[in-house]
Formats: sequence, structure tokens, C-alpha cells
Amino acid sequence: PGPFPLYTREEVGRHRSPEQRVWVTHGREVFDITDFLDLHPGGRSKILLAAGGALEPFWALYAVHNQAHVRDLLREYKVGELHPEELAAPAAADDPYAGDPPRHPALHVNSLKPFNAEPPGELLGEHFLTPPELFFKRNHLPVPHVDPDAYCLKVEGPGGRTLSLSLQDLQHRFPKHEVTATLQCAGNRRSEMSRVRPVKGLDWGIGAISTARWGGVWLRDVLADAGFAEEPESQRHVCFEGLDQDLTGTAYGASIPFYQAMSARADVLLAYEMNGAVLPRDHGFPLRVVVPGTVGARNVKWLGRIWVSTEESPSHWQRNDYKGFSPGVDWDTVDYTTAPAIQELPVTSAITDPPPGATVASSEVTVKGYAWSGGGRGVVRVDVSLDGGHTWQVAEMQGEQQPPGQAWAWKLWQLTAPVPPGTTELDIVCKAVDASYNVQPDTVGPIWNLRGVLSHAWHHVRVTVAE
Ligand code: HEM
Ligand code: MTE
Ligand code: MO
Repeated sequence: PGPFPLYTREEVGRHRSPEQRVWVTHGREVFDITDFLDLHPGGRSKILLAAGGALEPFWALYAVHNQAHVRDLLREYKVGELHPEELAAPAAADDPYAGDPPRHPALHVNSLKPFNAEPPGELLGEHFLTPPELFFKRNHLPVPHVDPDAYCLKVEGPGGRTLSLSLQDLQHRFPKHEVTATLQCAGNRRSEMSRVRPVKGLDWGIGAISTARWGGVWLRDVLADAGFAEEPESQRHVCFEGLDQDLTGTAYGASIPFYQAMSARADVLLAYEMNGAVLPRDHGFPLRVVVPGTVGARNVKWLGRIWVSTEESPSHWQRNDYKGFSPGVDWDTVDYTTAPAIQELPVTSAITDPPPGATVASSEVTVKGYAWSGGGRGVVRVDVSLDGGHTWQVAEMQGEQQPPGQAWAWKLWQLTAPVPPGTTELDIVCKAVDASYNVQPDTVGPIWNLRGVLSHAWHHVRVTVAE
């Protein structure tokens, strides 16, 4: 066959559903895979994630495609080729975000500039350690370009002494440690809250949460090297500042209590690795803070400076954001000084598969999801209901064994159950219980707050049962 017609990426991008035909690219070649959707061994919903774009980023996640028989199969669906000009890298525009790194096309983008995006549930729930390209990204500002050779972390010690540490210093002067920890944004699941009443903030679904194995040095080792000693009674805070800045030169910042930073049980890390590889630019290259069990906002990326103070970080994001309020408080009455900064997060869980609106088989259904709690409180049980919360079954959990009080990572869970005969729709619900027997509220209305944070009620997914 051939010569083949030539297409632009934009033309390929218009073919994203069976009605418009589903096209994908691989290298320079364009394929119409509409007739293969129902034949795909990995399922129809997964292959559709690549509709209208390139296969490579998805196949990089699933090496099973790296075989001759998969290529042979694909060749049968070839319909064209990309214009030669389409292969050149797009020109950089004159904007502060032009230097941001490339991102995975599976991410649902909530905001492009700054870049905020989450993975689809079906992919998030598949990996105990989230592949870094799928890990949710929450940036307030452009991603800074940091030269690792020139990088220098400033640590202000007691008595005006300042420690300057290069990446080499950090990697060679301090022992390396690894911690598996889940990060969750305070705004995860905000979209459920905004359905009750509008709130201010990015419209996160269930994906502003991810898990990685972080490698780096203990913050307490670095603070000790700067001259600090443990003082359990002190009311001090450890403040962090990022190298990302807004147009006025104000950097992102946050703080955590001093006792937590110094505690041998709290495992606070200055991380330079994520899942065994160099920390990616979106996640704070070359160095970020990882505060296990604590809200994402305190896990400062592109770390530039650390100091200890009797005051919390003066940052907007510490003082005037990321706090919870009563449902009765509105933007006219809110007083940010009256509420504590969010630190440890409450217990939560969500269904990652099936997605809302899916059609499931009438025989049995497999429900998958995640569950996590802050403060190192492990999840001890996940209950699942197929009938909106009238009857419950206990899900099977899988995860890493972590000591009590240091259960920093989420649990993935799964339940396979028969579909009750005669049902046409299921209202699937999940709820988790943590090690302190904290539970999730059953509805989101009574925990509504103007900023849409701490949305952790029972999670519902409604699906149709096939006839
Ligand atoms: C498995 C083809 C796109 C996810 C497979 C297999 C084939 C295939 C032939 C079975 C391989 C074997 O076991 O030897 C294709 C083709 C695609 C495509 C032709 C595009 C035109 C995708 C995409 C995703 C995906 C975009 C993910 C987002 C998977 C998964 C499996 C799989 C998870 C493993 C299923 C299992 O073992 O249970 N695919 N695939 N595929 N595919 Fe794809
Ligand atoms: N650190 C810096 N320097 N700048 C930021 O915008 N965002 C914070 C935190 N650290 C942020 C930051 C917020 S609100 C969250 S939820 C996490 O980073 C997100 O981390 P991730 O992008 O690696 O998922
Ligand atoms: Mo966040």
C-alpha cells in the first residue's frame, strides 16, 4: 500500500471517538484503530486514552507492546503519515511557561499555566508506586530551570551561621534513606464539593494523590549539621522556600513544626530521587522536601532555603490558604488567622475503576481504588457497597508493610462481587477506616468549605449494568 496521505497532528487529534473514528500515531505513521477497540487485550477504555495522539507515551508504561506481533497488528490499520514539518520540535514561545517540561498526554489538565494535572483513575489505581509521568502535578508558578552543578541549598543555622550545601555535599556527606510516601493535595476531590455549592480552586477529581519511593537525606541530619539540637518543648517552625518565583520575585514557601522536622519517627526527607531515578523537573529537581503524612503543600519543591523561626512561614500558602472553615463561613466573613494551617490530612478513599458512567457486566463486577490517611495512620479496612451504602463488603487491600504510626503510603484495594440479579444500575460506594478508627463522613455537604479543601466523604461511582 501507499503512498499514504499526509496529515497534521491537529487533523489526527480530531479523531478521538468511534463516531469520528479513532486515530493514533506511532512514529511518523497514522493509524485508524476504530475496528480494533473491542479486540484490544488491554481493554477498550485503556486504548481510548491514546485516541487522537501518539501511542509512544502509553506504550512506555506498558512494555507488553514492545513486541513484533504488536507492531505487525498495528500495521494493518495504517491510513496515513504525518507531514514532515510535524516532526520538528514546536518553537518556544515568549512566555514564562515556555521552559516547562513535556508532560504525559494521559493527564487531565486542570490548568495549563501554571501546570496542574491529574492521571485518570483507571491508570492511577493500577500502580502501587505511581510512575512519575503519571504522578499528579501541582505547580503554582513556572517550573524553574535549576543547573545541578550550580545548585546550592542554604540552611540558616543558629547564631547567624549559614550552611551552603551543593548537591554533591548532600549526596556524599549524609547517609541516603528511602521512604515510600503518598502525597495528596488539600484540594483532591474538590469537584465533589463544588457540586454542593461553588468553591474557589482547581477542579480536581480523585487524582490529586499519588505515591512514590523517595530517596534522599533526612532533614534532621542536615539541621543537626547546621547546629540545631532536638528541643521537644519548643514552639518553633522549620520554614522552606522554593526557587520558583512569581513576577514580583516572591517564592513559594511553607513550614512544618520543628519537633516534626527533628523527630526520628517522622521521616522528613530532602529528596533527590523518585522511584529510583533522578527527581523529575515537575516534582522539584534537584531537591524537594517530602513530609510523609502531611498535606502536599508543605512538600516544597525546588528547595532553595531552610530556616528555623518562632513564626510559621510568612508565605501566602501557609498563612492565607490551605486552611479549613465551617460551611457557614463565606468570602465576606473569612478570617484566615482563626484557623490552623492544614498539616496532617484526614482519612480518605476513592474508586479508581470502573469510571463513572461505565457499563459493567451483569454477572460480577470488580471495583478498584485507593485509601490513605495522614499522620502515618495506616488504613485498616475499606468497605465497599454496590447499593449506595445499604449493604457493605470488605475489600482486599494490598500495599507495603509499614510500622504503626509510620504508614506513609496508601493501600490499593479491590473487591470482586456478584451483581445482584435484576439490577440495572449500581451506586458503588467506598469508605475507609484508619488506625485511629477515624472514618470518612457519609456526605460532603456538612464538610463544605469555601476553598474546597479536605473533601473526603464517601466516594460514589454510578454505573450501568449490561442487559
Ligand atoms: C495488551 C495491542 C494501545 C494497554 C496488548 C496486547 C496487544 C495490544 C496485542 C497483548 C500483548 C501480549 O500479551 O502479547 C495494542 C495496540 C494498541 C494498544 C495495537 C494501539 C493501537 C494501548 C494503550 C494502552 C494499552 C493506549 C494503555 C493506556 C494495554 C495493557 C495490556 C495490553 C494494560 C495488557 C493486558 C493484560 O495483559 O491483561 N495491547 N494496544 N494498550 N495493552 Fe495494548
Ligand atoms: N513547591 C513549590 N516550590 N512550588 C509549588 O507550587 N506546590 C505544592 C507542593 N510544593 C508547590 C510546591 C503543592 S500545593 C502540592 S499539592 C505539592 O507540591 C504537589 O507535588 P507534585 O507536583 O510533586 O505532585
Ligand atoms: Mo496542593
